[in-house]
Amino acid sequence: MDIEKILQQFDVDINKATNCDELIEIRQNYLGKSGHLSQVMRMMKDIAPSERKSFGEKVNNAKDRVESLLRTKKEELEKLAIENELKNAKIVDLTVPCSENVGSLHPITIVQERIVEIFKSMGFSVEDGDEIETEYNNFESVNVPKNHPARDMQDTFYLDNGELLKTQTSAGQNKIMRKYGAPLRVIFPGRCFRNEELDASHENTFFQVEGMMIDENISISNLIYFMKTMLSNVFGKNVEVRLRPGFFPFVEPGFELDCSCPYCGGHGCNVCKHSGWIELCPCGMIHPKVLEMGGIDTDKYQGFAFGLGLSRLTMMTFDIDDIRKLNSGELKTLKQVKVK
Ligand code: FA5
Repeated sequence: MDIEKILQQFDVDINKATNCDELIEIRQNYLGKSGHLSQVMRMMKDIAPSERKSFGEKVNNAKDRVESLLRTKKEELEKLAIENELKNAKIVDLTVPCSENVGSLHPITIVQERIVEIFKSMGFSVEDGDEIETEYNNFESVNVPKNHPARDMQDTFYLDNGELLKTQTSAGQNKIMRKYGAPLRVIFPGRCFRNEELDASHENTFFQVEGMMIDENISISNLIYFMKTMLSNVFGKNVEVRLRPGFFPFVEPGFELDCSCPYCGGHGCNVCKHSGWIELCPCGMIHPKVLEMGGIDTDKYQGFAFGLGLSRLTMMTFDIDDIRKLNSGELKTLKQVKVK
């Protein structure tokens, strides 16, 4: 087969090509395994040894030419395609409000924003936390030393470098105390991770909002006041709170805070399992050891801390029956959230 003739035919084919798919076919016809130039290369064995070198060079030059013209043509066709697309594009008025499929805030974000606004109005600042934490911040600095049994309740996902996905927003306490010192009013929402058996109220990835207030003369009354104000605002009606003893190594005394059921006013319904109360928020007075590790002068300052389960509060606010729906990206559920 004559190389010149092959190249002449190639020029005709490539000039006729109008899109990239055709170029792929042309490449196959000339450079593919059984393409014209590959077939020519196979004729090498029939060529006299003295002419093989120049024959090989000729075929390789032809291949280079084909490659280079294919590349240039591809660029030309791509540019043309973009120009055509722009020419035919409809000019839309970007200022016209979109009426459907606009998306919306995630239910957790909606509740978090409410909580943030309430605490900001009471003089609290808002901090961001890390999701990957050191063992020290997540456990040791909040009075959970290595081998403490409380670690069993918060198994998590460990990284090769020994760091972990934080199990609780309390992991931010030490860093924040060290950063700002006392007096301090701060909340820090965040995503937490635990190696959990999953069910309708347990996820491996969920959200909490932590809060701390450290100042002179802080007592449990302050804790009750702030919790009551926050929950009344979130539910949009006055609620009562009560404290039961609860154990967390980083608070002393520690409590489980219950809120009177906002749906039945405390008379008993399905949401509160007919008890009139909903368990909502572990909290307590910050343990002096935790304050000391955070560099706070315990002779002068005391504080309270709480760790609200934001994902569960969101479920309650929007009547979502299964926590797993919150992370599912299932639009059918997420679109249905209605503010109570
Ligand atoms: C804590 O995480 C403590 N750090 C809270 C705390 C902070 C106590 C400050 C005292 C002072 P607990 O493990 O109970 O505590 O979790 C707090 C809340 O997070 C729970 O009440 C619950 O609402 C939520 N929570 C815990 N585990 C899960 C889970 N697997 N899925 C969804 N929500 C969870």
